[in-house]
Amino acid sequence: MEIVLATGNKDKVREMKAAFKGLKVKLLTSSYFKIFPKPRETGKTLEANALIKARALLKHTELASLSDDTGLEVAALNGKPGVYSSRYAGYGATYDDNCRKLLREMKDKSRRAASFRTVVALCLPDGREFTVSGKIGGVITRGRRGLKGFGYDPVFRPSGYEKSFAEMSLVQKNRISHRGRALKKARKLINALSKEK
Ligand code: ITT
Repeated sequence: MEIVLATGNKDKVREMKAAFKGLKVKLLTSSYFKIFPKPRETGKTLEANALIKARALLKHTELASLSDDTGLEVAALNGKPGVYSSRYAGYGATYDDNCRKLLREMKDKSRRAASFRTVVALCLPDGREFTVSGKIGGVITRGRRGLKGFGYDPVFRPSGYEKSFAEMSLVQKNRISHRGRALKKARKLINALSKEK
């Protein structure tokens, strides 16, 4: 079975490859095809956007396509940045721009609760579509902590842990994270699908 990863984000690819290690599937990245047809993420939910991305790549490659849409929801900001997490500080914003804006918006807030949610969509050439999700709760830290990971990892500390995601190794983060949890379900699904005749 071949699966093409429908993401332009290298950091996600790294976590996906680690989570799917040992599976009997060949993982291809969309850059392999030199045509990442980055579709517009016009959906209002993570599910909708994950399906938009996987369907677009399936259409181009005719191969099973797996996407990831992730959002950080901050309670004191009424769920923002949510589906707009990648462009919180504007189109073309860097991870650093987004973290800076988040810390600024949260400066005077004592309520720091937040959660990450990931939806992984898998679309197959036979028309079947699957979505699985994973979530983790935590808090927005008062400043950046750690150099590992990516995105909002330096400003997010999962509940029950002393370290921010950016202070954890990739293996540690994948074990408990939103994406790690969604990919664990996706792994089971892919395993079952690869055994189909
Ligand atoms: P693709 O759509 O190509 O997959 P993207 O980076 O645009 O890549 P999203 O639309 O899912 O992906 O945007 C989510 C943003 O949230 C992403 O750019 C990061 O800034 C952040 N993010 C996603 N996963 C994260 C994680 O595990 N830790 C920290 N921040 C994360």
